[in-house]
Amino acid sequence: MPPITNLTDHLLKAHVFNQRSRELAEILNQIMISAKIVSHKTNRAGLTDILGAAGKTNVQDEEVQKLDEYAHDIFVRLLKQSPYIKAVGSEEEPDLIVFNEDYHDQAEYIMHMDPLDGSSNIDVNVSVGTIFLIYRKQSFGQNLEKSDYLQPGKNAVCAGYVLYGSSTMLVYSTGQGMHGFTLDPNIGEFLLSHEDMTLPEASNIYSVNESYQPKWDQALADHVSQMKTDQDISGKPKTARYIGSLVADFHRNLLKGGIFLYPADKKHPNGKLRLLYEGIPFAFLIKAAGGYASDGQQDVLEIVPTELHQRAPLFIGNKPDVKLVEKLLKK
Ligand code: P6P
Repeated sequence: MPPITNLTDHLLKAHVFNQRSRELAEILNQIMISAKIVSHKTNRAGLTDILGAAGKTNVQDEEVQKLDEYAHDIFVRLLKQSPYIKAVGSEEEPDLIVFNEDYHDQAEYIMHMDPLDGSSNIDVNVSVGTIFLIYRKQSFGQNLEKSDYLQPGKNAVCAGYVLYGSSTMLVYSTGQGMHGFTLDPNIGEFLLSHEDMTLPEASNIYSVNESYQPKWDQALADHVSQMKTDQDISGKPKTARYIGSLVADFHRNLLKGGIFLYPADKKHPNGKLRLLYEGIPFAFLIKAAGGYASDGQQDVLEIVPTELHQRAPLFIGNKPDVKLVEKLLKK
């Protein structure tokens, strides 16, 4: 019989019990509570007045969905309760949210998040997700410096996502392996269901929005066409799978093996996906699972962000497949 382990228990057991692991366990506990609340709301989206647009656009100039706003508010409210989180960067907020209650004086962690990625899929009942990335501040002063919240992904202490799908799953890594927990709504616990998740060797899936192919770098466009033939690196044609919800596409490729591509194009010179709460968290996770992520020029984990909402192209999955794309695109 597999052990019945929840996320907090797993995290505390996975690390030597020390102050750092206690702090991280407390932060992940706030994320878990937020995820349970958002899951409850998402699963009833069709029954309550939570579907559709909130009637405003976010810093990305994207239409904010009511559930985007709801998820953002819940996560910020719970994270603010933690004495360890000093600041939060969110897709829904132009600027960094800094917590200045007395009990935040010793707070050392910064979290970047997309509270509800893929939210435009909610109205058509497609899986959506929360994505998070956690850094420990580098500076020693009371006030945060840019170098505290614009760190390269290789400095991260934790990353993860919540997938609100046929079941609600929370997947996280602190760099030592990657572990998945499935929410049992009957007891309200995230229970260990996928320990030590690793990327399968065979990469037989490619995920990309092919409607943009005419705007890609020609070498990349030709390479993606080749994936559909036995000229592919795997020696046989890949299968196309694209949901248009990054957390769902990533999770499927993680379990089945594959490459996900969101290239730059003539209209989006830096691609569409955001570095701090899409590219870097998944790059951190895929490395823990034995894969690799590139922006086409370098390892995503080596990129030093210069602004909160900066975008970057993303190629992520089985290392040989991603390295091949990097070789094609590297200037
Ligand atoms: P496109 C959702 O808006 C999102 O940010 C990701 O979840 C998803 O991978 C991507 O955009 C889909 O973009 O251009 O294919 O619709």
